[in-house]
Amino acid sequence: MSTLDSDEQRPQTGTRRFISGVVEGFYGRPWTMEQRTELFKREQKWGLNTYLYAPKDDYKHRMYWRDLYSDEEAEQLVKLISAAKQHDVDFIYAISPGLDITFSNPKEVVALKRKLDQVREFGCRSFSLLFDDIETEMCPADKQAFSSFAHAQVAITNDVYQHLGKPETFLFCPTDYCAAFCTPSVSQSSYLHTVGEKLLPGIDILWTGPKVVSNKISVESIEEVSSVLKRAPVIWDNIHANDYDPQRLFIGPYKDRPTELIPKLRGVLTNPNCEFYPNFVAIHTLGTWCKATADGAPRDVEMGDEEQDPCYSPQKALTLALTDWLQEFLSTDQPGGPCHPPTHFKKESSDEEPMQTDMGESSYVPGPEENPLYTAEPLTLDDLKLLSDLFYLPYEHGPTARTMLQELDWLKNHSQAASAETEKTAEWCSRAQEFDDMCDAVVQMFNRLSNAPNRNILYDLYNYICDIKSGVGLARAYVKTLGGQGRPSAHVMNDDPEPWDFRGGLSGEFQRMLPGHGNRDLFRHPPMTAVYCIRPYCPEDKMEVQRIFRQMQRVEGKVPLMTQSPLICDSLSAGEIPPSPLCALILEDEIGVCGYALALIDAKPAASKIERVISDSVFKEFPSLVTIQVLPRVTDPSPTKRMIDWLMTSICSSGSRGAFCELRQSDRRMLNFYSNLDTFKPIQVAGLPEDIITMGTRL
Ligand code: GDL
Repeated sequence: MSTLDSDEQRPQTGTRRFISGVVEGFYGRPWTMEQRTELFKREQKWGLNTYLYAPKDDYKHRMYWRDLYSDEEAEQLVKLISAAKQHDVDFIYAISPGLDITFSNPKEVVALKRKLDQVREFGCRSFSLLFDDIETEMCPADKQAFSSFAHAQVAITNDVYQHLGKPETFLFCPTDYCAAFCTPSVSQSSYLHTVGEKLLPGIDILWTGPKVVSNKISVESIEEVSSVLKRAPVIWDNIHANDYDPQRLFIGPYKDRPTELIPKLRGVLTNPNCEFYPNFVAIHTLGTWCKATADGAPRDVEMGDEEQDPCYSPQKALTLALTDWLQEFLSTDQPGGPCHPPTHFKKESSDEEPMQTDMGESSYVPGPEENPLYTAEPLTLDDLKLLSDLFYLPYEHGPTARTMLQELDWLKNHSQAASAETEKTAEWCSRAQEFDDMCDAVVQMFNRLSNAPNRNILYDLYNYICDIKSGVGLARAYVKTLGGQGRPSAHVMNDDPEPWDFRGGLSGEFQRMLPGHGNRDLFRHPPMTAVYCIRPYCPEDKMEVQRIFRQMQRVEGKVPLMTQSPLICDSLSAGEIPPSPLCALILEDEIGVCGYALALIDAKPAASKIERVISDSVFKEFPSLVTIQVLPRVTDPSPTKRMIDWLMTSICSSGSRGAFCELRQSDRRMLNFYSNLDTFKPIQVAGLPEDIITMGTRL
């Protein structure tokens, strides 16, 4: 595979080159300077041009962002920046001041500029300000100075950008950096609109896609966010990030981002696995993806899959990457200190050099009656394919892993019938044997990997492959037990187990105690753990409703009631206006009243009571008002959904054409709730206070 090494060959956005490469932006142990230098070499080789320095747990990048670098650190950074230059990689220095900066304090702005000026002196010319993963509530001083959090961030970013002389590359990471974080939606997010309108045009914006870890990124989603941001975003891609789960590693190909995106983006930076060496595939396949051109013709390799992306095939990109990676596994000349293969390792291409070269005179040759030396099979491309299949992508196992799960499931479900007879069916036996062979392939792959000469890669992979080997071992023993081979107590159901028989530590125990453990749907539809009762509201409930209303105001806004803009529904919840007949419900659990849902068939009088001006056309479409609140202990969304359904039925039977609700921006919980209902959509109401969102549904 050839590399792209001149600017003209790279995909262009306007006149500027497409930003492509790696962001070291994960939590946990940062990479070493040697690994970063190695990364620059690889990026250059694979046609990638950028490195964004943003290690979350580097002291002076985030937690102690104000502190200047010591002489020793400065020396290292100077070296690193110049290494990036040598390899034609743009080194972008990012800083994350958002944990504790007071935007309105000029001393803070001075501290930020001083720090970036220092890095500028190290030779760095590209910069980035990151505001991801921070508290969204401003301190009182900032609230006085800025009309919103977005205004505060934009003001400081524009100021720093100008101070640094408008660098050619300057990136901004918003706090709402993916669609899932936008309230109520990307197109209606006042935060993103402010950023789009006020951030100077030379500043580029990072975006992770629909979610923090996006399964797919569609062209439409990028068109939507670009129109709000008023520029094409740079994707900060978390597809290979593994800092959120210590048992997962991602060695699958860059995938589910159509290459049609390339002309619509300013760039793509991947934030990969915390472990440096297993990122070979993540970065190599991104390099292949970036080479695909939008005009339909692959740049230099036949990549197209007829039915899918005509310019990029993840499977082929993976094979290219694994083929190159295999060479690295077999290589002994690695950064981090040379390591030599044991003399007895049978190297595949061993004819050129005698195996004894490095070991000098001390090498041991067993005599005729002595133990022969241990020999190991060399690692193969199939081993790496299997490894990648077992540690594929966050939302997808590789083909072999999928087959193994399906087969285990089948063997389990058909074992009852099989064990009723003395002999298993021929099909069961042959499928059990195939399953056993697949398990054996994992063990063999583990053995060959642990003998590979490149110890740097092995050590990064070691815990993961041990873990999968044990998991597969348990499954294998279980199938043997089902088939009547081996004693059940031998491996699976031992009374006095070894620690590896109850895996996952305390966290694993917590998980196993939760209902529906192991079921993915647990996260989408939490199981009912409490019994709820929904009943009509009666006048005696008034005090309880007021109590929940006040409690939720405190939880949701974290600001005193008096300082919040009033909502039309407040007077309904506070008991100042009675709900319409048949339009009030109470939710109870075993502790007592834990929620309510109230509605007004005609919301106009309540609106005029708080002097809210809503146009007749809005009222015509949505004459009714609903409000709903549940205490945080109600984690299951279904009773709340049921209350809304009942209210809507009552409202509809009164002849109303539609209903709306008003929500505060800070009430993320209810915003999420309404956004997840398919029925309620954001509606535009002119002249509404900035912190209020209206959503409506037609009946
Ligand atoms: C995030 C963090 C990132 C982290 C990733 C995966 C961004 C912009 N920020 O939200 O530092 O590595 O999730 O856990 O993605």
